[in-house]
Amino acid sequence: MKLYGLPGACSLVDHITLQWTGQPFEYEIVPRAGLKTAPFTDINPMGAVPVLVDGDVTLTQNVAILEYIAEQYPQANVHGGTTARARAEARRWLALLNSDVHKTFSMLFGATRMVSTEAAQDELRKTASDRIKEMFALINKRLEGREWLGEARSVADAYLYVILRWAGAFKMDLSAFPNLQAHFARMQADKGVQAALAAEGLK
Ligand SMILES: N[C@@H](CCC(=O)N[C@@H](CS)C(=O)NCC(=O)O)C(=O)O
Repeated sequence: MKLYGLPGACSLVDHITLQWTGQPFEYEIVPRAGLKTAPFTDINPMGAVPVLVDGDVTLTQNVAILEYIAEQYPQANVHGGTTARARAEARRWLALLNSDVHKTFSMLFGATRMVSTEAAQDELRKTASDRIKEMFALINKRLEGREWLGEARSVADAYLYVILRWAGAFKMDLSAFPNLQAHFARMQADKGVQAALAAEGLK
């Protein structure tokens, strides 16, 4: 398998998951300047990472890629458990992180592309930050008394870790969310996470 990514972007979720499988894979950084042009747009017309190529299978979209990796390597147990209920629970958190939290972060990353005046950009950033904090409160509550979002560690935990890195980059105050901070520390100490960070030139 070959994963195309950008250091620290959401592709880091897939990169961590591949590390957790313990199986060989390739990782290639897509230069930012090459994201929206061929040859990269030939594999993903959206001009976005992640992209996973496995033989004649080319996949885009985190959720599809993460499910594919989990199903190719069931022994890695990155689905969040063995029962349908446990897996659904892990998927529920994955969906919240990918569809809601990530998308709201996109407003912080892309405020200048979305609205033109500085006042509108500030308002957008404030609204997005407030919404993210509401969702962080929900996730913090879920993590009360538990180590992982699902019954067992899963791809959702890798997603939360990457999102919390973004929160750090935006200097968001997470002091009201001790369970998020503990989750971040747990992930940061993980060997697979450390290997993915090192390969992306990150700490
Ligand atoms: N819905 C997509 C979102 C992918 C996405 O937002 N990728 C970002 C990095 S986190 C990207 O490549 N952005 C480059 C750009 O569009 O400029 C997924 O889950 O894979």
